[in-house]
Amino acid sequence: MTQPSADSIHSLTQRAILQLAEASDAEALEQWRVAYLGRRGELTNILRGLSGLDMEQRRELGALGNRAKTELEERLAGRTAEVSRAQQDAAFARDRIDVTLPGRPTIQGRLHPTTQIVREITDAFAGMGFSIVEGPEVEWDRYNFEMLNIPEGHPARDMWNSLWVDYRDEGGRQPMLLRTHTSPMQARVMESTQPPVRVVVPGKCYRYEATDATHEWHFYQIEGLAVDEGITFADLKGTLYEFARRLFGEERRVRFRCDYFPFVEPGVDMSIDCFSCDGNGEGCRICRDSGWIEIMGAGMVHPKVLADVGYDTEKYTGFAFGVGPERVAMLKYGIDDIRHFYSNDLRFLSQF
Ligand code: YSA
Repeated sequence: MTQPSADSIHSLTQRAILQLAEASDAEALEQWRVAYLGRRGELTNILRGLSGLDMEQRRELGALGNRAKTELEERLAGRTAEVSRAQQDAAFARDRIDVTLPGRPTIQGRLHPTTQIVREITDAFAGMGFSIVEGPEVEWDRYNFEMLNIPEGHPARDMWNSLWVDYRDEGGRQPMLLRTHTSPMQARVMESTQPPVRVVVPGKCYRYEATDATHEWHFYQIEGLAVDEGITFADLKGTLYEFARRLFGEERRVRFRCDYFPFVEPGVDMSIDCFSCDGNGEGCRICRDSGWIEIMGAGMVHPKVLADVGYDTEKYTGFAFGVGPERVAMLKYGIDDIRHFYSNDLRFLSQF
């Protein structure tokens, strides 16, 4: 055990102070505390040795030793605060955030051009009193064809190149397909509603056909149906003219021609003059030299279709139409190839 003396207390204190200045983390500080102030620390040993001294020396060296202990404890507290501040500063410097830097721009998505045009078209009809409903994309043969006056074996089925789904249940194979048009919703809506009916049905359709500048194998249609007392062909023309005016402006020309769909009588197709050749048609691959682009089929709902859903055909008449929104967008924005819509090229999509 160290023999206590004023010198030994003094020199131990000086040594401890010098060593404390070198302790630069929590571990070194703890080691220093144990070495000098711990239960077996150097200063503790000196103070313990005081008991063997006489009264006078004990009082004198005891006071000196206690002052040294207090000083070392205070210095330890000060150094601990210093070290922790230095560590904090280092951490701040390492993880520094410059709050004055401009933020990184977030990439903003936007609605697909088809979604935009579908909304524009449905809004135009909603403004004329039509409600919007949706239906299944995988459809029974019954709704896609039979309820539309196209029974099995009817040659008109060839107008729609169908993608059949091989669906079987306990009853055997059930004819099911990816709907070739949105017209099946005519029967579905009428089966569950009594006139007056005014609906538009946006949705996706599928056809097993070769693609070209104006044909895709999957595309959208928007079906329209109005049934009420006293509806005539004039209502059909007026509604579709108004739609064309709302979407394309007054200057666009519109043409109706006779067409055949088994679920209407009479049937028409509606075309708009070609944006690409301004209706001239010469050498134009968009309108295939015709000067016109067909955007929809329409007609007066066939009485058999009305009768099959239980409507009184003496009382009610109606008109229906099916428009291709991609073709409408092509006209509106001067897009020369329908295949751009679904080829996922951001250079195309980000223009809308
Ligand atoms: C007809 C009479 C009605 O009372 C109601 C609806 C109809 C439309 C009928 N269901 C139908 O599908 N007719 S259609 O085959 O001529 O297609 C209608 C519109 O869908 C076309 O004018 C065109 O704009 C679009 N379309 C058809 N096939 C397409 C296509 N768009 C892109 N790619 C295709 N392959």
